[in-house]
Amino acid sequence: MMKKVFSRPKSLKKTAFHYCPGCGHSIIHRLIGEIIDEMELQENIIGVPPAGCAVLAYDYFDIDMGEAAHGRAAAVATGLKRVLPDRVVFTYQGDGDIAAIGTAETIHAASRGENVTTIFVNNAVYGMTGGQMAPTTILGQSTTTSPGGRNERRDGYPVKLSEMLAISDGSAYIERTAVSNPATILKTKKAMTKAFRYQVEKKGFSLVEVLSACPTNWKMSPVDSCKWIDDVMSLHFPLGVIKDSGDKKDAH
Ligand SMILES: Cc1ncc(C[n+]2csc(CCOP(=O)(O)OP(=O)(O)O)c2C)c(N)n1
Ligand code: SF4
Repeated sequence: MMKKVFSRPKSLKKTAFHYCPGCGHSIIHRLIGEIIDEMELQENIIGVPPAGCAVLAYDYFDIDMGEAAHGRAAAVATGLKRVLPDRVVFTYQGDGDIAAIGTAETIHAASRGENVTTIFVNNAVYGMTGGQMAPTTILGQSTTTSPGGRNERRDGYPVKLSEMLAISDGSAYIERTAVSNPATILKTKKAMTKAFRYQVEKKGFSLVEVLSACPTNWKMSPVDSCKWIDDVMSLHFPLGVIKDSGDKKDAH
């Protein structure tokens, strides 16, 4: 008998992704789909997508989905979770969405210890709107609005949102991972599984930041984009657990 080694997670609809070839969003969607299946959450989870390339995430996930104005996902997730505390609630946000326009919502949701999970997709640019400089653009990186490379004197330093959230007493678990090679992809799945598990265990705010390729705006091939994450981007945004207060109990 043939052994089945690959199939579509049942919590992903049979819709082809619109993402560009090599885009990290597709990989991250699939991992979330696998986790929802494995944790048997399909009937009990609500996702809140961003404004950004993943705005159409509700077309792909076969689960309950909300929608939020740009940057407001943490506030929407807070409301959903407080009204429906038995549901698992997660936001899915790009770096422009979460670390620029949504900074306030995110910092306050983490500080309140909201028992929700955030998947923070850091591709170092505003992808959907044409590759402008984002808060997470690294020094020296060229974008459409920093053509000679990000310069700290003119443009300031990159925002390390995960580290900032980690110093909040309300955050329970923060890890930075990547989807740049098989090993980092597996670590990302492990980290996201843990983040969802912490929410089920009522431990408070959990967030996984995923360094993710945007080959289109980086103007690199998908292979070079993955290499750039491993060789350059992850030096500026080091991978690993940033905070884990595993023993913290009952946020709400
Ligand atoms: C209030 C508001 N301001 C600006 C925009 C325009 N806008 C849409 S997506 C986006 C940036 C998305 O970038 P990011 O969050 O990094 O996600 P990516 O597309 O890279 O995945 C912006 C500025 C908007 N939709 N709403
Ligand atoms: S523009 Fe970038 S982030 Fe958006 S779908 Fe294309 S590769 Fe992905």
